[in-house]
Amino acid sequence: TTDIKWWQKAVVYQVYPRSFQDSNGDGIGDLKGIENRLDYIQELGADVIWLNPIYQSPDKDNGYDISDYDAINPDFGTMADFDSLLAAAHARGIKIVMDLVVNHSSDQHQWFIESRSGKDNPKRDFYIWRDPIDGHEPNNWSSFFSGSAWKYDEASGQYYLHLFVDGQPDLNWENEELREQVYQMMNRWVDKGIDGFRMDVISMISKPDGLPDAPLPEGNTYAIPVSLTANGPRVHDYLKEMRQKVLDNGDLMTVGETSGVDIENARKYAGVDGSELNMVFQFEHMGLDDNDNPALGKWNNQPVSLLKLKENLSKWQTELEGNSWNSLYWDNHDQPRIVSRFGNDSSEYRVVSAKMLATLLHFMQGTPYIYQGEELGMTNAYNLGWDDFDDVEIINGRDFVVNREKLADDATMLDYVHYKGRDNARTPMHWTAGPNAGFTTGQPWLKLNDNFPEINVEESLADPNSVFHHYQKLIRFRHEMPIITTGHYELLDPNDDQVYAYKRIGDEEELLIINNFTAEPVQRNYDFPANADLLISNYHDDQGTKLRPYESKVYHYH
Ligand code: ISL
Ligand code: CA
Repeated sequence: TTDIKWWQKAVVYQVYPRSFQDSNGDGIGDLKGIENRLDYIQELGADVIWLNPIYQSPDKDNGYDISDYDAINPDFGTMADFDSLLAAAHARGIKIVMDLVVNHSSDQHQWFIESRSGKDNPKRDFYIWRDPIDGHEPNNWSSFFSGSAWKYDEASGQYYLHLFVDGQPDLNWENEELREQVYQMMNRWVDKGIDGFRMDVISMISKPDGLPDAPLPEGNTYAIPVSLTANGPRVHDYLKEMRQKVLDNGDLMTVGETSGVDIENARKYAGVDGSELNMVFQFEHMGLDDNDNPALGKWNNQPVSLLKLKENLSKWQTELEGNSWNSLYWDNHDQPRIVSRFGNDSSEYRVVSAKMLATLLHFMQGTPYIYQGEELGMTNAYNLGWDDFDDVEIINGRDFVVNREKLADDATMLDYVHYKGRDNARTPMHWTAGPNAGFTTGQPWLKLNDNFPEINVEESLADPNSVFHHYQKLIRFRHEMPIITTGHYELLDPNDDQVYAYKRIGDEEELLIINNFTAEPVQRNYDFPANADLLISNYHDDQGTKLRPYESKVYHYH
């Protein structure tokens, strides 16, 4: 326990700048808005803020298509606003971690403008260009946002690769000069005093040699190539190089967003030897409620199986212990709201089930991430319809599923989107019950969830039993109780399909965490000392072996 790093005890609060707080009435959240709300984040108790991309961008994918890594998107403010936010956060002891998007850039980045200008341009090789094969795309890869991952360029007669939208050409990490430029850019941010990086799809930067076809689901034209593009042949070499050239230049926190990561690669990306990153976001638990039909992928409206969830989270807890480090998350800007997904967002059970899910996750080993509004128990946004959505994944997904492949009708697809779509998490933050939830005095860039009059910060701060105060306690426990950081994880009753119970075992103490995952009352008997303390619960009293709907409680004993 002596060499626990600061980021192993830290709790991260994720801010989606566009939707957090608008300060100038243009309907778009901004850096000044975040600075004005630092007191709130401090009150919650978070140690670190992760900011989604705030760089210059044509916003084809809400800032994940960057046209200048050294400039701030004017919608969010100026570099002076950023410096001011960083200083104000640091004055409160809060660190700031930046999003780093270097698997791809925008097609409007200077590098790509030059690269596209001709086959002989020195920057041609900064991106992945290939000749057509038999008059069509170089392989069968699909973009993650539907359609071919290749875009044809008339002028040169070649295709370029874009794993995301066509305005997000993939950078060619094989090119040493490109890597050097990326490291220099990162060092400029490190020199500014930022505290770390969340690295977007960093598992995909090394493409497989020869770019082979991916296994094609029956009846499809293109195949999502994640099995080939994730954890490619040189990804660990590149990250070791980045460690030497950038990351060792500061006391930084690094988290890789690694879709397609498995245990074996997680141990390499985030090994305790510190040669690459501190931790990664794994995606397996977020795929448990995907559609059985691979062509539909994430589009589904089926509840998750608790047995699968237990098995998966327990695997990550157990298999990374001592050799790597977990990140713990339910929500982010790419996922729907957890209370609507794994909990129950009816007025009867929203608060208890949101607290249960928080407890279930926050007593695990790893660094927890809380996405803005999760701490209020914000729900999916059922009041948004086809005309309201902004997310390119939803818009392209509808086109693919309903119009092109005819896998579902429009009404079914809308159900899927209301269950899994990214805009569920991207609606503006709820500060008050007043106009536009206190987010903006203007026209919000994305429609608000219409339940803000009941679910908002003002109400949550005033209510001692709110979801907010539950999260606040969980964060305090993590800061005060080393066993939450270091204790050994043990799953109880792996075949119980209603209750998720586990222990954290320390040298002289234990925690017993019991979570009824259902709306049914159940009876369960666990073995623990009679003098145990009830550390936290989501009901007012303890009824022993009787667990009420979504009841969640934690015992602490020596
Ligand atoms: O969002 C997803 C599924 O709904 C993921 O497949 C997601 O696209 C993937 O995890 C990568 O996400 C990251 O890179 C994308 C960007 O759209 C996401 O917002 C970002 O988190 C491209 O930069
Ligand atoms: Ca604004």
